[in-house]
Amino acid sequence: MKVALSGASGNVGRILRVELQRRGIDLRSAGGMEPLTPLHDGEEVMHGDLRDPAVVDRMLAGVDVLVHMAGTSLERSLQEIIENNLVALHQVYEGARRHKVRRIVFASSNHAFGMHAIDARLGLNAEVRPDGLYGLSKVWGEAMARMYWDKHGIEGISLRIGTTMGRPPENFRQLSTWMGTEDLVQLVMRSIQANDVGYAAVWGISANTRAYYDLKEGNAIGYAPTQNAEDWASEILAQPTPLDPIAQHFQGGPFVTIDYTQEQQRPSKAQGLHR
Ligand code: 15L
Repeated sequence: MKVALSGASGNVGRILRVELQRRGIDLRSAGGMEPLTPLHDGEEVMHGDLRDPAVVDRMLAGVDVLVHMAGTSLERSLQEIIENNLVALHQVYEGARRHKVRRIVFASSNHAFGMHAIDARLGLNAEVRPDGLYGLSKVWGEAMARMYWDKHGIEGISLRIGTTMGRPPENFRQLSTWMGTEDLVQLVMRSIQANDVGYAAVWGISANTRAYYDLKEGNAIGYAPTQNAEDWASEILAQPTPLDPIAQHFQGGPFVTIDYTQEQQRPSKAQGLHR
């Protein structure tokens, strides 16, 4: 089975390039603007702008599964988000049709749900409540994955990734949103290897005691996280939270504070540490 990994030079991609190959995945890693150097003899590399169908063709020729990690991963201008997360994503899906790619694993985000309050426990069918343009683009991406399964039979798995950066959790919010590297790798391996998924969404976090999501619900790919951010809770709770009152109130944390004008919902004052 041939697997392509887009966004291979990004924070998550860099981890997956190493870990997927280590687990015997036959990998083609695709970077953005900068050329990549193969990490092993077996690793095929390429790079380029995914808005260009010729680049997409090079990425997807002979590929069974695409792990699509490319795109803008922060709150940015509407133009940048549209180009990278809508236009390029559409090119990727059209390329998948041309090359008969069986499955696309799509890096969605917790920020598609970031306007839920932190005391909500979301099931997989929760209402989307994006916390900005980036989160909105992930709602569109999940819907695109759904549509290409329904209309074209390309399997889709939307990974609603929390916070994953190859390090322990660093603040109070991450006690809820963190995903450790072992769990990240398990999540992506299950996404590649699970049979007959059709379309499914999965929460991409560890088995965190303070998860914003109902992990008991299970998921279509059999992802069963084993790490827990709570192992770092005592150190984190001993520090003041770096988040402002808005960011403390909503699941999306600091993304919510950007361009937030809903004054009447604004908590009147800081609600103490770690709220
Ligand atoms: C994301 O979706 C971002 O890509 C990443 O940069 C983090 O901000 C993460 O969410 C998070 O919520 O911690």
